[in-house]
Amino acid sequence: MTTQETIFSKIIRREIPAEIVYEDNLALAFKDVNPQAPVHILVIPKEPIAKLSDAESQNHALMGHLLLTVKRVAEQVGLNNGYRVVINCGEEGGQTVNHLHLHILGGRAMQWPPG
Ligand code: IU
Repeated sequence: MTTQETIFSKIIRREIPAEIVYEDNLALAFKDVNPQAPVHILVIPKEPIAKLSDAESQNHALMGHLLLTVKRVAEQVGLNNGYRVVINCGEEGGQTVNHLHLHILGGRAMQWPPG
């Protein structure tokens, strides 16, 4: 299931600026504008899937690609001591932008449980 335009579609099309750190034919990674850790990067699919719960079996390969992109970007930016990956899904999950995105948070020790 795809969704309506969000600001992330505009970032993909370079219609609004973002600090892009990685791009391939399926995914884009850019720095979060409101970082919650010294390193805070979002990895998004170019296909505008609204949220994780909208992903379907046809998105199987893309979902794997997004996780491997997280690993690649984390290595690229030097997160050698670990990092956290977060997907907020839907209202109670705290999702505010309706375009699937994986948060990479790093550069400090993380707390558990998250709020
Ligand atoms: P959430 O999982 O939907 O809550 O995360 C959305 C994130 O997108 C949040 O961390 C915002 O700071 C971030 N973001 C951004 O980086 N650039 C934008 O233009 C907008 C939101 I709107």
